[in-house]
Amino acid sequence: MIRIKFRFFVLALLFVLSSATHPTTGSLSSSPDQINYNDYIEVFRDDFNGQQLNTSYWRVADNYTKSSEQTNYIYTKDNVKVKDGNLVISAQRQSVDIQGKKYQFTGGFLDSNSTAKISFQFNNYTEARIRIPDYEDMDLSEPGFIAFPFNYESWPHPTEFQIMKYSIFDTVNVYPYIYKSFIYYQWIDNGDCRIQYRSPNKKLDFSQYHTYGMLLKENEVTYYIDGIAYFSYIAGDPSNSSNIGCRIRIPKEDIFLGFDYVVQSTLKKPKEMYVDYVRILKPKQKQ
Ligand SMILES: *[C@@H]1O[C@H](CO)[C@@H](O)[C@H](O)[C@H]1NC(C)=O
Ligand SMILES: *[C@@H]1O[C@H](CO)[C@@H](O)[C@H](O)[C@H]1NC(C)=O
Ligand SMILES: *[C@@H]1O[C@H](CO)[C@@H](O)[C@H](O)[C@H]1NC(C)=O
Ligand SMILES: *[C@@H]1O[C@H](CO)[C@@H](O)[C@H](O)[C@H]1NC(C)=O
Ligand SMILES: CC(=O)N[C@H]1CO[C@H](CO)[C@@H](O)[C@@H]1O
Repeated sequence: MIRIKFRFFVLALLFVLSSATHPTTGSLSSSPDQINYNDYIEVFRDDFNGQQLNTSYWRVADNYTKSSEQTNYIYTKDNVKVKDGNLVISAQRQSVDIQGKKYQFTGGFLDSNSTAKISFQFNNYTEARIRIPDYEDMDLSEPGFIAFPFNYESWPHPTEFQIMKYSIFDTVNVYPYIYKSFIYYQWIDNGDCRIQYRSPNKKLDFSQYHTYGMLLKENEVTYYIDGIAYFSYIAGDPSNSSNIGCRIRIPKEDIFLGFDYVVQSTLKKPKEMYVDYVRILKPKQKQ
């Protein structure tokens, strides 16, 4: 009797140890609660220690508006620099006249769809070590670390993985600093069903560097802050947007990385996001 109970206990313990406990879109996650870096080998890294950005890795937006929603600001290459071992992406309040159009603000945008085509696949893990500006009431914008598949057309049609998105408002908790991750997509074969799922907001001390990571699997994507799982999106789970019938899907394509500084009209003083490094890891053993 005692022996049976003990076996049960051991089994239960093993189950607890092997199952993930971090929040998900509903189903159980198969990704670890904490990244074990010893399980991985680094396959790409940019420390931004050179005099300038390596343009075989990075493609910098030069007088570019990403979507039709983007009316008050434009991405210019002045807002992407390398400084003191960091990639620095900025946002500024400045009137510019570009190709006959006037904008009140400028921001920075870059992605890895350059000549080296740095991308990652299922079971790779990517992370960037990032610091963003101190909070100032009513003087905010939205820096981000993003990833998107090769078939990217224009927003809002493709998938977008928001690995780190800093947002200005959390009306429920009144947090001045908010972290969230989300995936967003609209597939042609899903009709006009816009799929969106946002993680709950989280408060962090953004004035410190943190690593923001993503582990991509065939059936789920998990976001990590400082190596700790924050939220998993499991394929097949329903979206938490108001559209019924949409389920989370993970694109089966190579994924590019990018950084952006989305400008809100609340921006007053110039803002800078610092990226110490970005890297891609692959598992030591096939998973
Ligand atoms: C940029 O990266 C490529 C590929 O690793 C490398 O061959 C090249 O030397 C780098 N360029 C600079 C300026 O560091
Ligand atoms: C971007 O706009 C600036 C200001 O109008 C101009 O000097 C520059 O040549 C433009 N760059 C490109 C690639 O069009
Ligand atoms: C990547 O660059 C190629 C060549 O410029 C382009 O055709 C493709 O649309 C780009 N993909 C993304 C995701 O931006
Ligand atoms: C669902 O989405 C909303 C925003 O659309 C968000 O505020 C909320 O936290 C999400 N719920 C969960 C459980 O992630
Ligand atoms: C950059 C990159 O894609 N790295 C690796 C991702 O993982 C696969 C195997 O899982 C490797 O073959 C890639 O080199």
